[in-house]
Amino acid sequence: MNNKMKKKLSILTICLAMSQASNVSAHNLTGKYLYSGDQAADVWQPSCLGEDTTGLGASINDIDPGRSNLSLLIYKEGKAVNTVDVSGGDGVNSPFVSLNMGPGVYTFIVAMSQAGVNKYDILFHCQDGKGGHPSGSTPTQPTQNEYPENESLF
Ligand SMILES: [Ca+2]
Repeated sequence: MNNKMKKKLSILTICLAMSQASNVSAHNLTGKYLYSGDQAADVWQPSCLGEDTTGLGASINDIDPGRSNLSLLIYKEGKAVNTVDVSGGDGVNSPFVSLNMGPGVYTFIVAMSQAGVNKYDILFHCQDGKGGHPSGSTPTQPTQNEYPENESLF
């Protein structure tokens, strides 16, 4: 294998590694943007991989000042819980809520009550019901993104 091929292969390997969801026990989706009207919604799908998983717990932090009522709805197989950050920019997360639906794919829906741009973090982990955090995966891309263009513009 020549050097040019090796370089191409290593770049491909890096790209593949970056496209995979990371498998760690503490999870954060940080600095994401919800953008457009008050009907906007971002959708993410994290997974809990451990067989001992009882549920998934999460909260959301509205990074931008103001009251947009940024909400995080957690859904799995016909059940859902919701949490709202009523005070943007104060560094305080919404209440931490749990949906106890075992291992598998969960769906996060991020929404807000006012039009505009809101930067947010979601903090979450899988739970085993005994204070432990079974392994899970953090999605690298949303399954629906209300701001699909270059997020570095903000
Ligand atoms: Ca807040």
